Amino acid sequence: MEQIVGGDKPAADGAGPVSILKSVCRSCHGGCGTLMHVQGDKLLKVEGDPDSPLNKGRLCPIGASTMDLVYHPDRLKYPMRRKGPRGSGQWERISWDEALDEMAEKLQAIKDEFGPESIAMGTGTGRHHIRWVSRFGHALGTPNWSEPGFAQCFHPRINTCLLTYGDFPVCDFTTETMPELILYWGHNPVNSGPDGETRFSVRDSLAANPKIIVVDPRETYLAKKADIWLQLRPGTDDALALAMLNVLIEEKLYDAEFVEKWTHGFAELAERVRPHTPEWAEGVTWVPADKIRAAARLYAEIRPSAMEWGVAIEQTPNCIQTVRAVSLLPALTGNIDVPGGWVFGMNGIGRFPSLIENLSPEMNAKRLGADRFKLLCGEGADLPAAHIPTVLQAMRTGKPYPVKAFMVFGNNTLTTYGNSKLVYESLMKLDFMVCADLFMTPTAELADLVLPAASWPELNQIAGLPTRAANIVLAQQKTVQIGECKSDEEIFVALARRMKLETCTEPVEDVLDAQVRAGTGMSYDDLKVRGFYKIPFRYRKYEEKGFKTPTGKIELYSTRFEEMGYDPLPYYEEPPESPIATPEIAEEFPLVLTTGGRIPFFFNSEHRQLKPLRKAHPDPIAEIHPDTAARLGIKTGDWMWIETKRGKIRQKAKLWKGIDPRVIHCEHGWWFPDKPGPDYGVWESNVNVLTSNLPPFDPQMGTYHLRALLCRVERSDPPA
Ligand SMILES: Nc1nc2c(c(=O)[nH]1)N[C@H]1C(S)=C(S)[C@@H](COP(=O)(O)OP(=O)(O)OC[C@H]3O[C@@H](n4cnc5c(=O)[nH]c(N)nc54)[C@H](O)[C@@H]3O)O[C@H]1N2
Ligand SMILES: Nc1nc2c(c(=O)[nH]1)N[C@H]1C(S)=C(S)[C@@H](COP(=O)(O)OP(=O)(O)OC[C@H]3O[C@@H](n4cnc5c(=O)[nH]c(N)nc54)[C@H](O)[C@@H]3O)O[C@H]1N2
Ligand code: SF4
Ligand SMILES: [Mo]
Repeated sequence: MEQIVGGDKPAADGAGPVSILKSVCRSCHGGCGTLMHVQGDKLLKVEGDPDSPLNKGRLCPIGASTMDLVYHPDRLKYPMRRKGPRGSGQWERISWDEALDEMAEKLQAIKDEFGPESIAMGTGTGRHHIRWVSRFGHALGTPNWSEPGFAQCFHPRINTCLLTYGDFPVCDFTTETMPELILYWGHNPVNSGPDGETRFSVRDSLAANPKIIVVDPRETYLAKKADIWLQLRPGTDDALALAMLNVLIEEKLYDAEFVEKWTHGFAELAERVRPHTPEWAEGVTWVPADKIRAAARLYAEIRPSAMEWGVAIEQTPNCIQTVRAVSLLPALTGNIDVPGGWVFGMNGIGRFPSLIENLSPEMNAKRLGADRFKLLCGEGADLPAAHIPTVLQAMRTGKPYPVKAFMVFGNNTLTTYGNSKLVYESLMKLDFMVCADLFMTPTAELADLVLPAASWPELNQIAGLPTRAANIVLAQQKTVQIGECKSDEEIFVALARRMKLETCTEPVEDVLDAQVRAGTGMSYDDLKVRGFYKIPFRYRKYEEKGFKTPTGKIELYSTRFEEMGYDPLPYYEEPPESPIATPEIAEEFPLVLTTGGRIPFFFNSEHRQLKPLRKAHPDPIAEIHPDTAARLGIKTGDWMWIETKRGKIRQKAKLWKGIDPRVIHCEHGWWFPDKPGPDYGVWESNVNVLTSNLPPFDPQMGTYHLRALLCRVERSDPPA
């Protein structure tokens, strides 16, 4: 709390001066610059920072509710130990010293008896501390850390692009030239914020009035604005992308000079996509062939163009080859690292000391899933993580070896992992579980110890946007202390010291400072005063040294995939549960279910206890076409049962012409903090009661099946 921006202001109540400190909101994947009004030990107000190039003073509904989050009466404020049996909901307050001693002792005993690999670490998406979770795991000696997004969200795109392009491209929204065309593929960034920029950058890019193509089964705001909207059957993005590649190649619409000079394997790709005509794809995707042609032609015609792709292409077991197919569109049209195109970053943050070098090759090979999923757990991964279904299996069955302890730092496992009932069974088998969170959750109720985590205004960190590219580096700084809350980073350092580990013991700020210095040349403290630092952008960086792939080119034909024993060219595969793959299941469950389209008021399973947000969106909503609803006797506002082979939940019906009559969309992340614990209604409307975490998995990434499943619906009475 050292610097004051804009000078001291006289306090309204005479209780001392008010400081205005710069920070950065992390209530989603983050990035919006903020001004924190602080008086003594009180946070008075949080505003958007008008100077921030990422949000220019704006905050979304979630960011605008920060005061409600920080001072919510239900916040966890001190460590607690469970008194009764697991899941009985009885807790007693303990001190941090007791909590650290107990963790140190239990973890050491488990490590000594079963090996460090029997301790699994868990966390959630895009958190400030995500890499610190793996770092602590590596310091402890376990390769088994995981995050529910790693195989299902963003990392399939990152790892595929690192192998295909040698780098991770993002949309050029933070420089002067805006795209003339934006292709939104399985992505709704006006609600979600793209993975790696803020939603405000996306809105600003729309002000330049680009042509728009949207690939989405639902008629979102962007689909309504689009020049071409491709309303596909959920889970068939691979077929659609192959057909668009087919049109670009067969009609010679690609950038021949760029393709010749900068890509590898064009002839092989052309051969692969030849059978995948738009007429073929129409039968698979439900999108008319002439619309696919029109989209490919428009996409090829307009430059520069950028592609905004989202998580929807990463939640079926053909995840990686779908991502591969979609990722090749910008390569064929040469929209790579050009102003207003898909650009590579400036790496404004230094390397994070992940401590992975602490793991021996043998220990790396023990990572659960490493024998199968090299893009998630092994040599094809940017930051290798464990395969969640295999970790859960190890908890349940002790095979291939036992997992006895689970340390969860920011994940409501029962809501966001696939197949919640099996997740519950797995967690109930643990010897020791710790959960650090802001609030008590149905998952934390299963733990032995609950730790009070600091929310973003309560801790020091850094952020680099766009993600990975990081040409804008921002400082987050501690402005308030709530109860005995500690940041996850501080907890790891304290625990590493208590366990007398050799690494992960230096102060958090030392690590931040080294990263900031390596990327920007300035200190973390200087960055805190400035708020953010913007690195001047350079384009066409590949012209200097080529692409960072084995051939120095964009690998349409991936030599690295081939080396790892995977198909070097993208291919189509039906989702394992679909009207085409399993017509027998479709007889009983005739509708296609997609889940989790983002809404602006909640971040995954969070924020249901914040009054302004819950008021704006009180109930879980399932979308259904009016014709389908009429057939089933369902009216707007009715509750309905949604059922798959795995289970049954209730959400409230929204009748909507924007969804195909054959498709249902359910929100994800639902539990009810306002209902009684210890389960807080987690079995009532939680969509992951319906999803699957059983094989088949994506062969490269281990991805399980969260979208494009089969379901049936019927009217229900409202829940009690
Ligand atoms: N407010 C808010 N912001 C968030 C989040 C949040 O919960 N709330 N979550 C964050 C997280 S973890 C992520 S990963 C991102 C996700 O954000 P996005 O990548 O934007 O993903 P979604 O909104 O889940 O889905 C995008 C669109 O995909 C469509 N869709 C569904 N199934 C399919 C399909 O099979 N194919 C295609 N092409 N489209 C399909 C949906 O209709 C939806 O409109 O958002 C992040 N930001
Ligand atoms: N069916 C279906 N399932 C999905 C998805 C879908 O679209 N459909 N989306 C998937 C995707 S893309 C993702 S990324 C995952 C998201 O999964 P997660 O990112 O794990 O999200 P949550 O389960 O909501 O867990 C976040 C928890 O962290 C707590 N928390 C917030 N900030 C902090 C902090 O600083 N420290 C600590 N210790 N705790 C904190 C919150 O209170 C909350 O309980 O869900 C996946 N699950
Ligand atoms: S978009 Fe994300 S970072 Fe920006 S205000 Fe909203 S929650 Fe905060
Ligand atoms: Mo995600």
